[in-house]
Amino acid sequence: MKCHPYDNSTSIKYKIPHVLAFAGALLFLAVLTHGCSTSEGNTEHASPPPPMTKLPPPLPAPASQDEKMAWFRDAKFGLFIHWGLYCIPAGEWQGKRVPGIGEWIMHNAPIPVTDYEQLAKQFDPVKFNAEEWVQMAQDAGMKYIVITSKHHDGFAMYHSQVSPYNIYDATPFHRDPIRELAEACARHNMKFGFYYSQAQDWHEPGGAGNTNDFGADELKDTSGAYDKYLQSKAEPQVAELLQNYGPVCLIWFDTPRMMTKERGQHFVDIVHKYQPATLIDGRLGTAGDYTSTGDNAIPSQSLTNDWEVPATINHTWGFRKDDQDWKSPGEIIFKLVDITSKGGNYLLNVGPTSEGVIPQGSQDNLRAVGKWLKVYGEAVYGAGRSPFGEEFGEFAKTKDHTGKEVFLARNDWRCTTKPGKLYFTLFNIPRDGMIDLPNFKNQITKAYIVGDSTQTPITIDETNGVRVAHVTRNGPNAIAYTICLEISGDKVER
Ligand code: JFZ
Repeated sequence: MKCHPYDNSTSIKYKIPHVLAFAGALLFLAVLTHGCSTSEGNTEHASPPPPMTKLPPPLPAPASQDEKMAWFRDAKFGLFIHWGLYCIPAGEWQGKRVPGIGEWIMHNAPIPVTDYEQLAKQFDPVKFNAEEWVQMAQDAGMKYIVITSKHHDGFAMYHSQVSPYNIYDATPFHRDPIRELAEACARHNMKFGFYYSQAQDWHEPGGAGNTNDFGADELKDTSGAYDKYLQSKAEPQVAELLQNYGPVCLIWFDTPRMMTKERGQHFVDIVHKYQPATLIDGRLGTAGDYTSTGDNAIPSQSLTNDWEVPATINHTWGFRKDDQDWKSPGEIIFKLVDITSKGGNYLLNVGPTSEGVIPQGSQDNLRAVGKWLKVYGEAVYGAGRSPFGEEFGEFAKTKDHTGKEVFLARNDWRCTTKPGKLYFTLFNIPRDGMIDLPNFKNQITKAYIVGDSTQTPITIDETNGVRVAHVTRNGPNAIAYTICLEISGDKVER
């Protein structure tokens, strides 16, 4: 493993000297790119990388935590991408199905590190097209992308100078997909961030998690091997990611095994040093900028802090050939509106194949969500929490086998807010079309269906002190639609 200090100058190769005329630079790079692909014999590649574009500089330091969080609070919906060597075995090793999440196959099979490493020689995702991935996220209405730059298997999906165990140096692909994605994101005004497994690294003797090849984790902790791994690989790789890929919206650290406050703080310092605007998730091991819930775990009530649900669209993060069980557009839309109404973000994952393709079924469902958001997105993006809460459900009197109270969720509607506006997204409309509104004192000055070009007002009357909105089951959208109530005053009075 080659080691460089964080402030090495390897990023220079991506910087086009200002003295070169723009056209001259393009020509130079085109020749360079062409020369590379022929000399490497990669001429069979279906879609060669687009010429390198200059990335914008990192964002300036935010003046306050609110300013730092602003884009995240508006975004609500992001694309998680788990992509790595594990997409080649895709849930199967030596002809046997290996149960569990796809990206854990090295651990679960288990596969010795010397065998797993060999996968790199086969990794040639010739159908990878950064432009298409980013376009899909945009079509889905997603506002940020977070990709695995290095997962627990230790394989870097970008051109790292710190370790040759990376997609550029160790595979026939010989391209940097993270760089290509960063450029495509810059072109699409899409926020871009990285998942980085800081603690677990099954490829390094000092990394946590690979007890098969390298023995017990506690020994790595006490012998100094773990700290050596952190200082010689994890920390400098995080520094590389912050220096060479333009503005990084967030870093998604994970599974903080043996991450003391002090060890975690080293990563915080690196992030602050290179990109003070970059958010840190909730799984570093020391406090980040927001909390991450358990995987696929949507809280039953509103949370007051900033938070995010990392979620799978099927039952695995990394691609598995035996899992095509995609969440439907309706399920995804409900979860997105539910999460928004509780103050969180939805980071929804896809697992591309070893060819570099996002499975079509997951793409189709995400695009259907995007189509819905085109009409009703104003109830999601930048929208605030529900001022109510009774719509979430209530605890039953019964308890489950662990002694915990059972929560009976109600899923009929969700409310999201903007100043002077209440959005009710209706998922289950009774036969008579009568929706009892929750109690609040503000006058309703206007009521209409979002996206209704005819501007037909919705009738709202009052019976027994309950305001009732008269809508129709057979509304403009079969999954759900949103009505907007404009109210007197910016804040709901109950
Ligand atoms: C972790 C990883 O191990 C997994 O491979 C994937 O990347 C996922 C997004 O994150 O798995 C976790 C980590 C934390 C919890 C659950 C699964 N948790 O806190 O409930």
